Amino acid sequence: MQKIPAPFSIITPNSHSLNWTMEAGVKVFRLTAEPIKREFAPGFVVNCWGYNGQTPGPTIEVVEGDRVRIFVTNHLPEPTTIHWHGILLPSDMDGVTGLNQAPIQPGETFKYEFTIRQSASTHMYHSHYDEMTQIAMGLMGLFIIHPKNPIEEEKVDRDFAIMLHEWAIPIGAATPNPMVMLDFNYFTFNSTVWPGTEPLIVKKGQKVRIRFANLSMNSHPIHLHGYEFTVVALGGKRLKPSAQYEAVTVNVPVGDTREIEFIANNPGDWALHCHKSHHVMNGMEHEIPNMIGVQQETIEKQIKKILPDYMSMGTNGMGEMFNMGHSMKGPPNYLPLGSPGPFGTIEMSGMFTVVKVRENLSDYKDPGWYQSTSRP
Ligand SMILES: [Cu+2]
Repeated sequence: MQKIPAPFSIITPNSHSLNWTMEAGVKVFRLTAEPIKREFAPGFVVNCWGYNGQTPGPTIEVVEGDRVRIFVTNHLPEPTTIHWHGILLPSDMDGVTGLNQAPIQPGETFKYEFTIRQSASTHMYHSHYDEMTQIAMGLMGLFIIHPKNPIEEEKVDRDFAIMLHEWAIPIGAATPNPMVMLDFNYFTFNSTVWPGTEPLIVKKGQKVRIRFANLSMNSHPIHLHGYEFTVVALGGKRLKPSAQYEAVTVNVPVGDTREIEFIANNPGDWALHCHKSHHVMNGMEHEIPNMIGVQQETIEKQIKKILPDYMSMGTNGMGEMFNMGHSMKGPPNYLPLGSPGPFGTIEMSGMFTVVKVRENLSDYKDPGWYQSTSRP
């Protein structure tokens, strides 16, 4: 067995790429599906199912023309398989339980092997047994094909990859409910929510690519502040230059991927988030009445006779909930609404992170908040 340091070029925030060994010209990867604990944000730990100790599973990086062998070991309490989503391969390697293979039973290992015969692109892998449960619990990952001979136009300095997902985790609970079809209350970048999500650190002037992949039940319009970016790839395929287009928001449909690129010429702290308002919140309960404009003083006095700590909320909107979030004690394993920012509370969480573009960075450690210079 020949050990070669893997030339990873993808940055998967809150995650990493999967190591391989080179065996007689074949890149050999190993994935173990197993129950894991994932810290979505400090103090909020979720019982998930993942690969190699995490969700999303580690990012698989291959090169056009590679022969790839992937051993999948099942340590779940039920059978599983893996589907290589978007990868062109022989039918018996496609991973659909019952159609392409028998399920991998708990304790068993299955060998997938195929040759990468398509061009550079962003794809995914995910469970294809009891998908409703297994994808809802976190069994998914990114599968990225690099060009064998990259042309200048395709080279970037920082190449990020983000898997979008949604979860239904009852308040005070730690285990997602896979029965929920649409009423999700946690929305994640690489199975984390802000402020647990790592920022994207970039040096001014660098060329940046961000790849998005979506295995959730909703499309996610991802918006980047501070920049016009170029949408360079749809559904895994890089667009011809004449078909690429500029945008400030890119919608990432279900079961698909998108790639954007930009030159980081505008220093600052720039929000990167899903633009569906509910997808940048956490731990919502949807069954509460709408109190906007309702005068609650009288009823508050009445209720306080029975519950002295009672506090009416919502008359003037929900913003006050975020500001009180830090000091209020929620149920166990609950993430407070809002997190500290340089100008008070950041009211976004969920599918939210910050692209930090800086001059004079010597490394990619978090440089802290941007020191604004334009405000007098
Ligand atoms: Cu969204």
